[in-house]
Amino acid sequence: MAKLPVSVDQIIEKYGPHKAYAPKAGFYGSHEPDKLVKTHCCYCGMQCGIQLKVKDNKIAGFEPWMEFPFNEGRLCPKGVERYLQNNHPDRLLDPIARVEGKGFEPVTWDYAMNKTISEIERIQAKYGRDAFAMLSGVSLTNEKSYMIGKFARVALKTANLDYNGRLCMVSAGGGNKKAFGLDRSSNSWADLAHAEVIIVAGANISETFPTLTHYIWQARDNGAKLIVVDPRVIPLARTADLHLPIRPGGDSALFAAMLKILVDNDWLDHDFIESYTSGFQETIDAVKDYDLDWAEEHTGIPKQKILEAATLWGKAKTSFLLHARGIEHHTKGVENVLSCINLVLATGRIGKPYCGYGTITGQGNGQGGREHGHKCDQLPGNRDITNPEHRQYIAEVWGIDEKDMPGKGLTAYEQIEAIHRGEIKGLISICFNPLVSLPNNNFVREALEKLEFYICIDSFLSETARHADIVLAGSLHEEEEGTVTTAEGRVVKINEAITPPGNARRDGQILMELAKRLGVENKFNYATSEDIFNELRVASKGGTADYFGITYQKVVDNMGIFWPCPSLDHPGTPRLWEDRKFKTPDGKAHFNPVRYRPASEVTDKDYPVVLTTGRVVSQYLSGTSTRRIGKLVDQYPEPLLEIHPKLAFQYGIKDRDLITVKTRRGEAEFPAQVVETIRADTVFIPYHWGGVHAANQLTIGNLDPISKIPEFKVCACQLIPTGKVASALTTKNAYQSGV
Ligand SMILES: Nc1nc2c(c(=O)[nH]1)N[C@H]1C(S)=C(S)[C@@H](COP(=O)(O)OP(=O)(O)OC[C@H]3O[C@@H](n4cnc5c(=O)[nH]c(N)nc54)[C@H](O)[C@@H]3O)O[C@H]1N2
Ligand SMILES: Nc1nc2c(c(=O)[nH]1)N[C@H]1C(S)=C(S)[C@@H](COP(=O)(O)OP(=O)(O)OC[C@H]3O[C@@H](n4cnc5c(=O)[nH]c(N)nc54)[C@H](O)[C@@H]3O)O[C@H]1N2
Ligand code: SF4
Ligand SMILES: [Mo]
Repeated sequence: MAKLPVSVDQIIEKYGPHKAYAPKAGFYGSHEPDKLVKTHCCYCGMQCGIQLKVKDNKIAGFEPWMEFPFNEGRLCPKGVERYLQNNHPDRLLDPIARVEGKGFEPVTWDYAMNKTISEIERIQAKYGRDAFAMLSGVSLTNEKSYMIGKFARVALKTANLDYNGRLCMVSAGGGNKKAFGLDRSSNSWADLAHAEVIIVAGANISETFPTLTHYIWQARDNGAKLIVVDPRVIPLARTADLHLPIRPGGDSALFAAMLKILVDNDWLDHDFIESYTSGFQETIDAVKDYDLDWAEEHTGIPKQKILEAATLWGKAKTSFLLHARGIEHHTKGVENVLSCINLVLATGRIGKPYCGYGTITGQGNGQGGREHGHKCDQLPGNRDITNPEHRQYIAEVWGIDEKDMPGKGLTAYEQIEAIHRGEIKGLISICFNPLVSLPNNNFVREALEKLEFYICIDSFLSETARHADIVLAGSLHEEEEGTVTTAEGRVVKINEAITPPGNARRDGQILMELAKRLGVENKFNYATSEDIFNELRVASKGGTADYFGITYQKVVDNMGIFWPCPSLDHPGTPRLWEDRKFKTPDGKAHFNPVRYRPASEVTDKDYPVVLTTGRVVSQYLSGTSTRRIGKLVDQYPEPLLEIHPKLAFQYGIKDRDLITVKTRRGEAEFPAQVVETIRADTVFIPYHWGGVHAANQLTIGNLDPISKIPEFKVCACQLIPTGKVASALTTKNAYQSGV
């Protein structure tokens, strides 16, 4: 095979300048760069390798990083344009303070810091330490995640720290911990390419993890059968062998019925079940009445298709099951995950070549950020903040008395409820835009306005930051060194390409300065990010997420190391469970009985249509970055309501008519996008926008009892035609996600 060209010049020479990967002309784009910095994309959990072109301390473009093993130079539309966030004119260059009647004004760092510290001290003295809460996010590196966990417990001394992974990976984490005692996808993607059968449930891979599609195509080339479970005929479903058009909320019914078919046909791995698992009998007892007629009724999927899916899965020798937020954003998110795991365990297809299972982690550091103490109930290494031994170990690493370490705090949405109750009076947030991303956001807005003091660390004035008293100008991904852990469990290195512009500061520097002013400078004395990582390694040692054997040098030399990696001579663990030693207390993988129960809000005569929400390829999360990048905005300028022609006809709705969508929480107008690729009883709205365009004005704040994830994927709505047609902007929109 011909060697791939590696430099831009070579690519242009070979393919011409118009081909993919030609250098992009941003600021200074036409000049020779001062340097190329190998790092990773700032967006999703794939963490594609990329090389940033730097000119005069600005990101001027990018080049592919062909050698990075996961993506081998491939990037998605966001990855290709992400460099444009850096020079954006909206970038915060100074700390700013809200001045009554005037909006925001730039202030000095000294003023911003003094004000912040005096308000923290005032609020904690008056209402107690836990009255000052912290919210954070996992676009941040492992080093920052670790430091934030320590900052909240040691500097702020509050129990109330939680993070935006609460809206993302926690149902998967809850299920994985129950079943395996450890929270990581079981394999590297390399195993996917050789699996005989692949189930993708509630994951719109082509739009949300585009570079992962390559591995699925490889599997298809190798003859794999692909089964897609989604209420929409998502791009991946269009080439699947089987698409199961599930009614939102029906997943545990589907997987339970499939388990029954496996049992009835004895498509089981008895040796594996007997030797390495527990709980099988209770689990199959729970599904014994779930026959195909019942399953069709509760999933909305024709029973023949359910049988076909179970047969494909049951008869295969190797398989891979992947899921994402489509099955996890539910008040039974953990149960949905467990019902998937039951299928994997029943067939014993885990811990062997080409056999795997996993959630596809969403955010850039969604994996690492959920291991190092960001969560309200967690300490580094995925330790439990309520476990006395775990507390003692971390207290020693931090050099504090265990008794001074706060206990378990409230989760993200519960913090909002506590603000309403008057129990939380002050908030510091970093890397989180809850006003766009939390459900029922009118309720969130009222909470932000009730706070006595709110300080936000961000690089842009997000919708949430507009409600802050002080916004500290923090850094972007490319402005601070560190590591992140990809959705595969591979720890990779983020390299600093430039320094923050103007008076903006690195997030790490801001947190250290706050800690110093809170009187604990000696606990936050890090000269480099590597110093923080080395402390994290020790803090994680012996925990289930053990990073002790990972060093910066090892990560660079190997282009990533998979945790667990307990010792310096350990090579890392791309495939879990080959030794069959699960991390549960009895060392076995646990089946968990799952009985189907409906969503927390089901349709009725007043609210007769199912509303579900999610993503489009060109926008990222709350859009703070991608809504500022012109080419990405052009692809999908504002949220559209995907609706089936049958349902549209019932309401007299035509393509691009403006529709009011109303739920028990709120109402908003969206242009209709009439498509045959969605169930006729369901509508879909992407959630990346704030204000009047926010889908989260409509969603419901009910939470999974274990993971506390909100039910973003199902609620009941009314559709009301407005008689108006959408603006030219949306009408000429070329990109149609559902077509
Ligand atoms: N372009 C883009 N990519 C992203 C992101 C982004 O914002 N934009 N965000 C990243 C992050 S943080 C995350 S968490 C991931 C999310 O990645 P995904 O989970 O793939 O994204 P979603 O669009 O939220 O939901 C996936 C699918 O679930 C389907 N669905 C809805 N309800 C149900 C249901 O009840 N059952 C089933 N089986 N399916 C259902 C929807 O139709 C949708 O196609 O994407 C990551 N990648
Ligand atoms: N209806 C509905 N709602 C959803 C979802 C859904 O499917 N449907 N999905 C949910 C999911 S899976 C997720 S992950 C959440 C995400 O929700 P959020 O976490 O609120 O979304 P982000 O856009 O990541 O917000 C991050 C903020 O941090 C800032 N930021 C980014 N990088 C950095 C950094 O390095 N340093 C600092 N200081 N700031 C930074 C950004 O500018 C932005 O303002 O949304 C959830 N909300
Ligand atoms: S797939 Fe994810 S990590 Fe890769 S370029 Fe796209 S957004 Fe970035
Ligand atoms: Mo997410």
